[in-house]
Amino acid sequence: MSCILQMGPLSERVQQRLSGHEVLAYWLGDAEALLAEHAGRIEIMLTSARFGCSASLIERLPSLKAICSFGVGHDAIAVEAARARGIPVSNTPDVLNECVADLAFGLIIDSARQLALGDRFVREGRWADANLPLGRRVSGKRLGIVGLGRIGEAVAKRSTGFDMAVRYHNRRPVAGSPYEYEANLLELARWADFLVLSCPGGPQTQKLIDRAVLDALGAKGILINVARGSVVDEPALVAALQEGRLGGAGLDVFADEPRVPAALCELPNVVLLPHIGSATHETRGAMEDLLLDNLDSFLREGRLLTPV
Ligand code: 8YV
Repeated sequence: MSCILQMGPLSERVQQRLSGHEVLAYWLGDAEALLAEHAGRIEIMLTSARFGCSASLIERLPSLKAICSFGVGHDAIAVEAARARGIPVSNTPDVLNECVADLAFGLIIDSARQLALGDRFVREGRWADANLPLGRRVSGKRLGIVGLGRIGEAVAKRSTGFDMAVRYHNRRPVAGSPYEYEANLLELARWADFLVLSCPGGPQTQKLIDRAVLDALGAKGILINVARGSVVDEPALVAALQEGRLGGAGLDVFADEPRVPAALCELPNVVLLPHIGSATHETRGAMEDLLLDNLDSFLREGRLLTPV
């Protein structure tokens, strides 16, 4: 039986499905003592987009054969260090595309039409004395997408329902895409009314959205982030919002989760969510199944189903 190192808590459903395996809980108790006793025996690592896995930890596991991650993002996993050891890494792509794209549109509508702001307005009894300030139309507006991968495609598909024009920015054009490619991110930001971030996290997109991009999006533009907090220069975002150089933001991810800058919490034109893009019963269940199917496939046949 393979010894499995689990990096953080997963659902009770996952733990029940793992009950037939030897699973070591890295996050409980003394991790150093656990590694001192078991490092040489650990063959599989279970982690997630949130828990990740460092290169230094991979180095300490001489018998490690595979890493299976819950989540599509793998920017917190030292994939290159794993590859250098011939250790495959799996994630859980595709099964969450629709829910993350739904949430992106939820953030578009909320940040433009002020749903959360209006709810607080009513609950706080302020309607008796005033009207909520006007919001901005969504239908017929211009949607810029940074990262036309599987989630970005799902976001673009939803634009049809709102009669929106779509353009996207990638490192290179997507062959056969029906959407217009913009090679220059600043030009896309200048054109867009809503700029949706759906690109991977990691060194190649670190602070891709900086002051220049935010200024190009402008005082009537709205930034939507369902990607990673690391993609945005967060202090530059706060300053742009505070100084009125950016019209608003809808954010599901942040640079230092679960900590969110107090300055963002004080701004009325920002919608803040606790990284819930994939957080539905249906999608998290499908992600759990895919995580465990990857594990089972590797234990049975020595191969992962969805390697990154
Ligand atoms: C995570 C995410 O799955 O999949 C991703 O990359 O960002 C989320 O859906 C969730 O935060 C659990 O790690």
